[in-house]
Amino acid sequence: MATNRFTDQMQAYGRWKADLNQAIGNYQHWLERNNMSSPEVDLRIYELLETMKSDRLNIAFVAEFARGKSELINAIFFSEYDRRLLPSEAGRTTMCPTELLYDNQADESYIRLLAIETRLEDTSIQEHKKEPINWTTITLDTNSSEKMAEAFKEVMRTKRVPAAVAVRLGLLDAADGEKNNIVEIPMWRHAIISFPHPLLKDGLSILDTPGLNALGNEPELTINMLPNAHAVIFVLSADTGVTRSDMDMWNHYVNPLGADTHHSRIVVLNKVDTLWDELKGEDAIHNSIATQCNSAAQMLGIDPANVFPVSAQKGLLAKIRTDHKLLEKSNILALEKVLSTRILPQKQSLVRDNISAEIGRMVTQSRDLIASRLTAVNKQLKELQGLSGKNEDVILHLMKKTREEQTIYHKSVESFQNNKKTFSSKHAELLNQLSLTRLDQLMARTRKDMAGTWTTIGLKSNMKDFFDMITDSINQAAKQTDQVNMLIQTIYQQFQKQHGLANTRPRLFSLARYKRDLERLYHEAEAYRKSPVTTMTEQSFVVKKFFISMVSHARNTFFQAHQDASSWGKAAMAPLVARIKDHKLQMEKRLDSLRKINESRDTLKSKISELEDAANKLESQLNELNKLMETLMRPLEPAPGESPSQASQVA
Ligand SMILES: Nc1nc2c(ncn2[C@@H]2O[C@H](COP(=O)(O)OP(=O)(O)OP(=O)(O)O)[C@@H](O)[C@H]2O)c(=O)[nH]1
Ligand SMILES: [Mg+2]
Repeated sequence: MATNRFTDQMQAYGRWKADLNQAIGNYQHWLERNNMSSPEVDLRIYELLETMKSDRLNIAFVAEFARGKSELINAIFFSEYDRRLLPSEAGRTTMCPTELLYDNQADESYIRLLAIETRLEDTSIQEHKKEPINWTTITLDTNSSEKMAEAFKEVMRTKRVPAAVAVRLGLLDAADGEKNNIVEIPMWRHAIISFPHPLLKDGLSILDTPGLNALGNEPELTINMLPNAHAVIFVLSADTGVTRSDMDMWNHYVNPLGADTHHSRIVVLNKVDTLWDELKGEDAIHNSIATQCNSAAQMLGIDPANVFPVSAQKGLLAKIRTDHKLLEKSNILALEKVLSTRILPQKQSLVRDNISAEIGRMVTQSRDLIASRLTAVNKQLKELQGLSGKNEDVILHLMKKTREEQTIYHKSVESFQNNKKTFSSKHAELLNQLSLTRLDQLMARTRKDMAGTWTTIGLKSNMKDFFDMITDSINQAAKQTDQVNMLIQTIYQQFQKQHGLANTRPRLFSLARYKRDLERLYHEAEAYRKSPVTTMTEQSFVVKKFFISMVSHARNTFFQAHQDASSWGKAAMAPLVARIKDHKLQMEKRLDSLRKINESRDTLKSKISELEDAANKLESQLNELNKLMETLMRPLEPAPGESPSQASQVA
């Protein structure tokens, strides 16, 4: 059993994913071995394996500057480097949002940096990520933690530019710009650090953000990256208490993210070591920490039990020095426990709901198919066993009956083919509704309108038009989805009635996830449009930036929805097609056997033993599938004292 330590639990998660991966691979081989694979199923399995490969646990750290976000990351995840890996200093330190992950496509460890000037373009960070060439890349020497820490200092880099430049980049208000001639701005807009740390290799991805209005400056953080995080850790500091800017950040960016089965929020009160007054007794210190936690909880409007008091700095020191007492006092392990016992199981159940459930459905379909073959073989076996000693008439009668069944069957197949055609055309309509070509036309129009508009009011009206059109599009697509779902259910029911074969229910398509995403975006756009900050004409740059990020996010949502609908449609009919093919083959075989037996009575015995062999083989195929199913449904090793089902909300 793994311990509560986050590293152990993450490894257990990694093992669980590897097993799941292997089970999917085994299923694929099983299909091939038994001549049951089809291009549609193959493609779907490939897509699921790819999804598994890119599956990540995203944890984001958000707070005002100097609250100790970077130090906390060092202490929780990277203490074994025996040093401070990410720069953490007094004042503003991390200047650009920094992602730490493992990129398995890259040959070397790297830091990729996106120049701040790219803010002037219409390209989003997400789009830039697809083009490594647009980034400045520094190769990391992972053999030396000293060199790594040195290279990581790049995220602190700033440069001095005339105020007008900063204004143009949307980093400074025009009103403030006049007062200052030269100002300091971040050198980089975004950083991605990839190296083969075991946690990162197991799929952890950490987002460290700079404090001080970085969230407001880079809308993609609030629109895209934070909502995509499975856990957002909001850091307060015991030495400052909850300040106005902490509250602003909480109210504007963290609290609205909400907490549900996909996302959690964790609030940390850092730097409690500043309250470790040696002249006070343990109880008095404990009380003053508890008082601070309570008042922070009250201000944020959350349960005090969900505020974790820690000392990142002492935690890091304790881990480096293997000082158990100090480590306990730092309370870092309590935070690790929350990540291990709440966040990770939540993440795991997401993978289960998506990947395991889908593969499980495919395995069940194969199992149904094998079971129906077994029933057919047993029926035929009984038929043949009853033939010994019977005269030719009986055999001829059986052949006639089988041929009749075949004719009826062919007719029903024809009607199925017609249904399949109807499904294809309805599905094509759905795809068209979600197509990027359509959306791109919409976008091109909006972009053109936007180019001519630099007043905030004009941009806001563009924004509204665009989102109204998008909402309309997704609603139409949802209607179309309902129709396609109804159709496929009817087809399956009809199939079941006619053939008495398929027990399988179709997987229905759902746009709910994408609709939710676009609704969230819509609300965000509305809130942004109505906020007083954006009424000033000077803000038009920021409005435009915000809008571009939103449009790019919406485009991505449509892209995903289209892909999802497309692969769903490809696989939707596959189980029935497989059944038909199989049934056709069975009938032909049956007729062939009867014909051979009719020609020579000696064949009866050998046909019976052939069928017995076939039945045995089918039984062992069923066993293999049952074993596979067990691996697919295996739960994650629980941490001591907790079961994965205890995963609950934080904050
Ligand atoms: N006493 C004490 N100081 C801490 C603790 N954690 C961090 N610090 C110090 O606080 C300062 C700021 O820490 P950072 O990790 O750079 O804070 P940050 O939130 O990443 O700040 P930005 O990168 O500027 O957004 C550094 O000097 C740290 O050494 C702590 O637990 N106790
Ligand atoms: Mg920092």
